[in-house]
Amino acid sequence: MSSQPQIIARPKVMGIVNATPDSFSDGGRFLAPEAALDHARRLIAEGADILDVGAESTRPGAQPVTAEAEVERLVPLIAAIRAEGSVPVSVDTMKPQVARAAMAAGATIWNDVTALRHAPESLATAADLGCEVVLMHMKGEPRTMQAEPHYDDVVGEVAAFLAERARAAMAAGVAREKIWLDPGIGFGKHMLRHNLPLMAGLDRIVALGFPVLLGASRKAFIGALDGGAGPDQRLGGSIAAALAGASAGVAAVRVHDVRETVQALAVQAAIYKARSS
Ligand code: HH2
Repeated sequence: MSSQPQIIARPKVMGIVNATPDSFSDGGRFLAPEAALDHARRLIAEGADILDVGAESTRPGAQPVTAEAEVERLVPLIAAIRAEGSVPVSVDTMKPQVARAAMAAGATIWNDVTALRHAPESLATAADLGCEVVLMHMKGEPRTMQAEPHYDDVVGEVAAFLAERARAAMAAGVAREKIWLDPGIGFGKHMLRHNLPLMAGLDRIVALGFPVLLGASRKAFIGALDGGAGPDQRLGGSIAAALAGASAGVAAVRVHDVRETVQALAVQAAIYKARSS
């Protein structure tokens, strides 16, 4: 037997579909509903297991979007994706009324970067909707989160926060098996001082006993490790991060480059299988 961690199943690949005009990573190229739908179709063809659709950028300094505008951008897109086939849709929103409209249009996962803290009714809405929920760690709020974040023990603090949010969700009536956790790479974390230990400590987040979603694709820490490479130049680093997540046992990776990630994960899983057989 090898002493390497055993990969039981490769993580699911969640493809990112942005219906936002100012997303940092694709410059809002997918704002028009038709273009966003085309992009969704392409990610499905490339092997996405889940699509994550969002209409509000969480980038520091991004313009806030009203709930009405989010609903207007997301609902037709979600309905169209669901009409195409069976790929589950997750909605990236912090607003309970948007989550509700998205579920009515066919989404089944609420991906909330605020871990159901944005509105007083978020927890009760998640319980009422009965959907899966992704509870993500973020220090501060999107506008200010990168202003001097401080941690004494970043992995321990993120794990404690996520365990507390999972408890709060369950106390509000969200079923345990509906809960995902996400360390929130890049959300209120210093580029390398915090994101790297978190990437290295993912197994401690996995050990909390919930499926873990990892979103490291094209994030700034990759650029920081490669001479300031821009978002479009971070594919290699994004794949390295996805493979590190798989080794730590994450259940899903949230990525822009679905085809390349699926291939990398398949090769890694095959090598691990050959090693342990
Ligand atoms: N990262 C982003 C947005 N949503 N959700 C989860 N659960 N985890 C993440 O790491 C995460 C997320 C940021 O990436 P992107 O969507 O590419 O950019 P933008 O925030 O501009 O939409």
